[in-house]
Amino acid sequence: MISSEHIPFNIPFSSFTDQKPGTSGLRKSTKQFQQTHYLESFIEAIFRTLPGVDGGVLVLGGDGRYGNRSAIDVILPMAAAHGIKKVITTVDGILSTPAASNLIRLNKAVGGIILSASHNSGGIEGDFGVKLNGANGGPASESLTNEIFICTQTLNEYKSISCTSIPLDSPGVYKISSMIVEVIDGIEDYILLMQNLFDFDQISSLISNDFPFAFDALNAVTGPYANRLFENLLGAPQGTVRKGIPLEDFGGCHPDPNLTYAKDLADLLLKGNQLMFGAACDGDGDRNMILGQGCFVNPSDSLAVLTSNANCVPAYCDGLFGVARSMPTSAAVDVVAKDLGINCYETPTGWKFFGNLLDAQKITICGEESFGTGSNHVREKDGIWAVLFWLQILANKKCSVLDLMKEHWAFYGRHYYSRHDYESIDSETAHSLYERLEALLPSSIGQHFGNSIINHADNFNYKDPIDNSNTAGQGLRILLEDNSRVIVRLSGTGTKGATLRIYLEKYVNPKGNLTQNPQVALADLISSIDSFAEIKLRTQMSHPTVIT
Ligand code: VG1
Ligand code: CO
Repeated sequence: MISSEHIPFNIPFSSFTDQKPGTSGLRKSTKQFQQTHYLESFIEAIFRTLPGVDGGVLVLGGDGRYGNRSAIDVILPMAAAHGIKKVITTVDGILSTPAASNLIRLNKAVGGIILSASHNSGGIEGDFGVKLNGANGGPASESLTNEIFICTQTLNEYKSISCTSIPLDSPGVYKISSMIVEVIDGIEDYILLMQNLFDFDQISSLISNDFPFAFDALNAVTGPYANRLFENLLGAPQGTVRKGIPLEDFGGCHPDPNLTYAKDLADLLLKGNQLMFGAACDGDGDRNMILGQGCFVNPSDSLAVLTSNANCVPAYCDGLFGVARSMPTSAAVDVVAKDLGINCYETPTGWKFFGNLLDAQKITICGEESFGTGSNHVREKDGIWAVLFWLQILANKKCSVLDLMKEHWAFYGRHYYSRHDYESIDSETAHSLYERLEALLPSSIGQHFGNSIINHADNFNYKDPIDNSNTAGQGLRILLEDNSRVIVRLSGTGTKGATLRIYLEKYVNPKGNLTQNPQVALADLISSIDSFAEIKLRTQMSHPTVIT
């Protein structure tokens, strides 16, 4: 009989205090996670705080990065010691975030632990992370993560069981003490879900017939899903899926699907003329980038296009409850929602804020400017789902991505949009820049800004329409008379210093110039925010690190 042990430890609790409460997990450098008892103490806090652990089912897996497998070896015996009835994990521990969300819902689990630092780089020199999802399949709520954070500060021991490592090389059923460990193929259930949402025959007739496209998994979790879906099931030619094997360090790539970190793919579509369509997903499979020949689809526009063409997809052809976007996401979807006569909600950054709206059937589709789109099929953003959605629209409308975008703008107008990220800034510099700007906002109202005048400026405050909870301080907003907007935020997911994000948006109606380069269309806003917030002066950076 194996008995559970109480293992005392003494880690420096200050290692947790810089983790901003409210983010849906712990994201740190791999080296920080290697500190003795560091992972264990966070997992202990989860098991002490998550409702339903005793006798409950837990889903466990990750994006395959360095530390994925060894973390599973740590978590399984701890789960057993805390009375979990069954853990569902996957072959090689490979499980994308949206697939995990689906498994939690299918198996009525009390939650899921996803081992990923999402779009952050991996490997010994990169980052590792633990994301916690709740019983609805979505990122843990703010109140739960706050409780976990508080719990980490008073821990001095954790519970585990000594046992041998469970093999994950093929499906099987094992036991640790009285806990069942079910190792499943993590891909099948996800594919079944997709088959229920989309018309696979229609997508297949497009992509198996002279429609060269490329899907780049960036050596991360979506490779095995994409291989089985696009090449095996839908008949895309072999080689369509690139970088399709999950590697512990993502082959040195940064698994963030944007024009900087997925440049190889972007060049194929934007400079070449061989491919009709290109897509990439991030480390844990919840983000997506969509490209057509000669056309990058800005994620805010992507959300608007999915919404206006939802009738092409069997799962959404009966209409949408409503839609939602995060505050910094452009208002392109708002215009579509107005035209469709449905509500459009504006939430703070982070998927967890969509959960209540989805559960209450107020919205069907939602998205963020940061390459995240999803729907009520799970409670996470879903990269491969977005790619299938786009393919379904193209198959249905028999047009190119560029033609579809042009048609969209000609009808709704265009929201020129860009995000400028300044990464790895000294934390104090970033915070003092932000605080200075916040203090200036009230007196800026009525002042000239770019080619317009500021008519509203504040720090975004969100009142959840379902549970009335309040979330303050979600980003500085400068709203102009001509409907342009500039938003300034500090990232909550970076691990080195601080990341400052500047979001720029300008609306041009259908009669205006719809074919400008966004950086040109936004030039007056870019220079105005730089002088107003003293960005280059204070950060000593002459350019943003990433421009999207
Ligand atoms: C970023 C994005 C945000 C996204 C979050 C998690 O947060 O801006 O939109 O929800 O990452 O994405 P921040 O605080 O760095 O701006 V990921 O793909 O964990 O899964
Ligand atoms: Co992600």
